[in-house]
Amino acid sequence: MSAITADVRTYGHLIGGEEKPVEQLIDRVSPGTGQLVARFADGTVADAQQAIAAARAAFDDGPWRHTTGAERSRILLDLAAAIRERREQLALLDAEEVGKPIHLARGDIDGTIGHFEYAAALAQQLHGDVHTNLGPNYTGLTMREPVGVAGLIVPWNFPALIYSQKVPYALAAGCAVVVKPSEFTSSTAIEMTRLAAEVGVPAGVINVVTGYGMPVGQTLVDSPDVDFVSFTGSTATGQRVATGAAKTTKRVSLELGGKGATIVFEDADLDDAIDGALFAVFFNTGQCCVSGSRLLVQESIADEFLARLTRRAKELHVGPPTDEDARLGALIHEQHAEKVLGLIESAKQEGATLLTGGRRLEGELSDGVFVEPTIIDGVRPDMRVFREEIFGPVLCAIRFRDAEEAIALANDTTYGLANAVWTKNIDTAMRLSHALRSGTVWVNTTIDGGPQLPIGGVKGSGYGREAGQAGLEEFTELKGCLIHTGKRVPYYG
Ligand code: TXE
Repeated sequence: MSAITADVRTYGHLIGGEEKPVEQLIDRVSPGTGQLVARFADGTVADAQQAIAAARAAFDDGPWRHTTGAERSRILLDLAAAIRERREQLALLDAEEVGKPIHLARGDIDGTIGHFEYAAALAQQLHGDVHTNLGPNYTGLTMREPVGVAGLIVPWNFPALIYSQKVPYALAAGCAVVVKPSEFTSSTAIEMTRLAAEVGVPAGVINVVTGYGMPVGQTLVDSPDVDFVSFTGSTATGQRVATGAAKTTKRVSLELGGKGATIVFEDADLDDAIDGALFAVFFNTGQCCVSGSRLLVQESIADEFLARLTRRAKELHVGPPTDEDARLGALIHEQHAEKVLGLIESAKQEGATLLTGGRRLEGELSDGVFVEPTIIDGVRPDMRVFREEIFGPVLCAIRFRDAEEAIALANDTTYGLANAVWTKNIDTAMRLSHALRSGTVWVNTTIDGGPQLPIGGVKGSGYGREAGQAGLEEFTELKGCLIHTGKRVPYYG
């Protein structure tokens, strides 16, 4: 680890429009370089409570919830433009802190801008319904109102992007928020919140408290002054969040892990499918909730497919964040690398075959936390690598005979986030799109799409949706209002 230098960026919490003086700090050493790159305030229960109070005041007494959709839309568009202006700077912060290649981080910032722009459009058209068939003297209204103060808990794999799957939708709905970024990757949340203040988001509408899940995230979950929690992270922590939130009957949205399948039929365009299967598992070095970490390949093409896939995987360039040619980067921290390597080892011990990878990368990359792109063949559904989320650059291959077996294998998981199907047969494509139990199904593409489509899962992958119209509605409550006009028939005639 490098010595602390004066140019290491240091951030305090942003509460009620002010940056708080920093006391205790958390050091962030980039897993891509081994260098100390940032220092974040180590939040306390009191810090979190102060931020909740600021959000509460901004929501209850401030102007934000009373602004028009057009005003909110303009501010969100201004914020999108401000983020676009700082694209390179923001991308570099995420690249360093996550350890991801800079070109991927740029893509994340582009996606972030897309969410702000789309939420701006939704802010304009947020509306309820009018019921005119309830009888001559009645008019029924359904009114969409902001849910109130939202606690937004963000993980480390896509710090800016996941912030943008939550914050602009909350703002479009008229909410005030407290953001708890990951303790590993907090810079872009603070930088974007500073930009929000510059473009006119009122003080207290977005607050950021950095620090650990326990106590900062937990305080958001427990507080009776937080009306809704949107959480992205592990299934175990998500379950703790849901249990904690139940004590105050708080609604939660949970976007948890996944164990997605890339399902390749013999009639697929094999060049596309090979490319897709690689991208599905190696994008973001496999640290992606919608990864296609299981490869289900039809047995008639399996040998050729795996041979070509393995050749391509061996050519993939792994490198530090600023390496423009790197396709894969580092893992988030040492402990995580140990978990990933341990799971690869478990597969070998359970009888699977390593086709490529499987080791820690040393040499020029020994200062960071790098694991080779790995493909494992001969995987069975009872193996740990088939069942557990690895969250690393590890693809587990298994063969199937026909569509029925492919569906059964794909659904044989406690998760249900996303799956991808590669076939040129429309009947097969439609059959699987219906039969796969997941929040998303891709056909002849993978890890794809924009802010229009909902993000979320079923089963152990959680509930609730982010992005799209549904993502906006998560931040609202639906109120019914019945209006009687004219003289009433007395209740007690
Ligand atoms: O997640 P945590 P971790 C999966 C992936 C990964 C595993 C563990 O499999 O290997 O989870 O990662 C905050 N109350 N995903 O340990 O703990 C925490 O500070 C409230 C999938 O990093 O779930 C961070 O901000 N909040 C995933 C966030 O929760 C708490 C992305 C996520 O951390 C808390 C990341 C608590 N008690 C990991 N404890 C995805 N769905 O994309 C922690 N946190």
